[in-house]
Amino acid sequence: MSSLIANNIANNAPASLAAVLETSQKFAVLMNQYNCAIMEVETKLKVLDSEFSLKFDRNPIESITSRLKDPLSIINKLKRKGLPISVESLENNLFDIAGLRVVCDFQDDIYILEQLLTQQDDIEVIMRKDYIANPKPNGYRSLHLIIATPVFLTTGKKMMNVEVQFRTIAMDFWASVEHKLKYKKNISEEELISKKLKKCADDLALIDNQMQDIRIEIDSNEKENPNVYSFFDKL
Ligand code: 0O2
Repeated sequence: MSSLIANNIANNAPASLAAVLETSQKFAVLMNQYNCAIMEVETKLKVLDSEFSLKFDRNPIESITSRLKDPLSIINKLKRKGLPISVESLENNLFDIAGLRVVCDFQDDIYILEQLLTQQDDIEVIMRKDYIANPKPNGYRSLHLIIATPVFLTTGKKMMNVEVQFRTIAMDFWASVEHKLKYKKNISEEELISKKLKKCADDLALIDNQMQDIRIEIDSNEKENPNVYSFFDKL
């Protein structure tokens, strides 16, 4: 009996090993393409930031971070959505494998950058979720875009999906802390904690507005600098 099993393993091993190797090769190729897409979008954002800084003497982008979704999160998300676990399935069904987070000083800069990025003729907007205009019930705010950007490979051009999350520093602070707290176990008085977090999010949104008003006031007093809004109104 045991020799039968051993024979079976020996006969099947090469085929299954080949399949595993083929899948892992396809996965590595696709992840590299997503990584290239991240580089493309990051460059576009850096170009906008640098031009903006020359024209208006300030940088709208405080920081850009990026990540590729890790394999375990990909598998969990596919499972959660009841989708097949395969390289083809993740490429066709998941839009946030490649992700960039753009943190801005001011809320209005987020929409200016969105406009400047999405009007580029090689960018296609696949999805837009404005959690700034419509915050999540827990207080989460950010602008989420799924865009398709071309990547020029040895085999030719390929459009790749990238998720771009735009946030202010205040929104990012809240989301980072809330994310850490959410995964803490055995929280007693969870409802009260959620209420407090929601209040913090709303307070931070007020501060964001006040800081932006101060900047607008300073901008309008500074006669030498061209007014950024009259420039962007013409776009
Ligand atoms: P990670 O590791 O950050 O990528 P969908 O992607 O459409 O299937 P969902 O949740 O509707 O699922 O997408 P949505 O609303 O666009 O949010 C996706 C990402 O936004 C999350 O990624 C978080 O990064 C962020 N996010 C959304 N809601 C919250 C929130 O309430 N708190 C915090 N801190 N972040 C949030 P992932 O997939 O969770 O993981």
